[in-house]
Amino acid sequence: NPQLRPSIDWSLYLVTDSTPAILGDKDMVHVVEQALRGGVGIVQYREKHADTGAMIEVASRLHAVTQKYNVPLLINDRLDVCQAVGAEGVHIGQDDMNMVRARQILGPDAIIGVTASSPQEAEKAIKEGADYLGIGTTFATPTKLDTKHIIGTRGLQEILATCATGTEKSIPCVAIGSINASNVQRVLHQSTAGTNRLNGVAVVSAIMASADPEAAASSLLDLIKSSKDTFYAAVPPGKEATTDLEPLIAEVPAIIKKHVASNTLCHNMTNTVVQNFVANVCLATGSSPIMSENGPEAPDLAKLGGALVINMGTATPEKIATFLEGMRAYNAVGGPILLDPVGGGATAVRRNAIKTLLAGGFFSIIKGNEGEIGAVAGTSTTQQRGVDSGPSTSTERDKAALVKALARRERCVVLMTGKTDYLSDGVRTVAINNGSAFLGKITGAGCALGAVIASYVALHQDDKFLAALAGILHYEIAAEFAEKDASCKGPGSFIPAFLDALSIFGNDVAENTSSGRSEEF
Ligand code: 3NM
Ligand code: MG
Repeated sequence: NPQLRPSIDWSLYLVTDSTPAILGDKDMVHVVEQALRGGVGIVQYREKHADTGAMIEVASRLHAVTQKYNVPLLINDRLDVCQAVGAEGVHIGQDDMNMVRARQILGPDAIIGVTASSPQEAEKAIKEGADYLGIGTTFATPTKLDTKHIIGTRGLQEILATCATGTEKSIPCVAIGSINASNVQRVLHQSTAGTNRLNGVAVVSAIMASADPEAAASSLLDLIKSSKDTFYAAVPPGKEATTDLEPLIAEVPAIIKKHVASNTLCHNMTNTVVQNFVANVCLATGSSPIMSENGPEAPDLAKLGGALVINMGTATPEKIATFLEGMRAYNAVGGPILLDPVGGGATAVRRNAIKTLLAGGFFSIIKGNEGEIGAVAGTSTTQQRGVDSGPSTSTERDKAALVKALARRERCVVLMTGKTDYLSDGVRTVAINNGSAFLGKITGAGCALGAVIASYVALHQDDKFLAALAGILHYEIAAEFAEKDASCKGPGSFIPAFLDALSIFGNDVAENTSSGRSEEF
């Protein structure tokens, strides 16, 4: 049915499942019809356990319905069933019949889709004439327990980077695996590679398990079509990301001024060692701190327009569950979240926690020392001793490149702290040389910086990179004043001098921001 093909809307692709755990006692054909009414643009009948006769029976009922909505019906794996009912095509996995043989059997007009989990599989399928790719498994899913590769948004991005979606040579790509209303927009955002984007997403349980499949499909489709780029992007669409630092620095005083008077909520899920200091720093910079690790109250707090700081700390399973609850709450309302992967490279538990958190939601900013950022990037070679940064062998260029690559990969803002700080949104990368050595001699200095940046970003979502830069300069220039203050004799007396300086400098900012010493990378 070749005339169907140009008009296929790949945005929302439904894959069926008849297992009671998903379908319940609903009638599958009825569910599919409701989903079509909700806007599903293509349907795949996937049945792993039924007899051939029964499959043909169901497939022909499904085909009658999909034809009514002018939507193609594909059959998972079973070319015989496809031919028996005259369906529009098949979807084949890597363990099914090979693509070339399937094409010989079904002919040039059939729609043949292939599952790909890597750029190599994708390239091969495209070369062999696949009509589209199902890429994944994006996130672990109870719907398909035998899945071999969980590739995350990072894996999607790697595949899209090689597939040239959006060009004439390209074929449509849809992502699959645990995609639902809570993550679909960030999957679309984070999988994007340059101008290569997903054409849509494929779901099973998000629709098949819903009590109201029409509403489920229609709200998913709304989310897919209404991009929330203003929330996700480091720079809002339409605004130019200038790499020229001068005009950026010029905007900083106004942002600091705005912040000092803002009382922006800064919600911290952080470790007990630093809570008191972090809360005091928040107050001194003009934000309103709340230290709450109570997951169930996160949705209410998220509605107050502030930011969430996830300070990973010891990363026990209970803490991870709480973090995920907080992340869901803030992602749902488009409130920024800062991830501070404290001690991220130190142990296998913490490295796994980072993976779980990255898969569990979207962070607007990731902040850490060299070892921690290396752990998030998955490139860390130095074993961290404690939560302090280990010895570094990398050059300035290496660090700037790592921060930029991670910002690109996660499509967010990344900050690597150290004697020199590196900040990037994947387009703009700067090195910041402000601060005081005392910040390395007191506990919680990094955690407090994270809290400051988070509230700045909540206040100035229009340009999260610039907001983070303003927060860093507020914090580090105040540290310079504190260090020079006559009352500061060592790390102990530095603390009160620093809290004073955060407040005084913030109020006095217009004259003093010119002391920021930052260079472009
Ligand atoms: N194929 P849900 S994952 C059918 O990775 C299927 O190839 C996958 O179900 C793959 O939307 C999957 O309920 C199940 O997570 C997706
Ligand atoms: Mg298969």
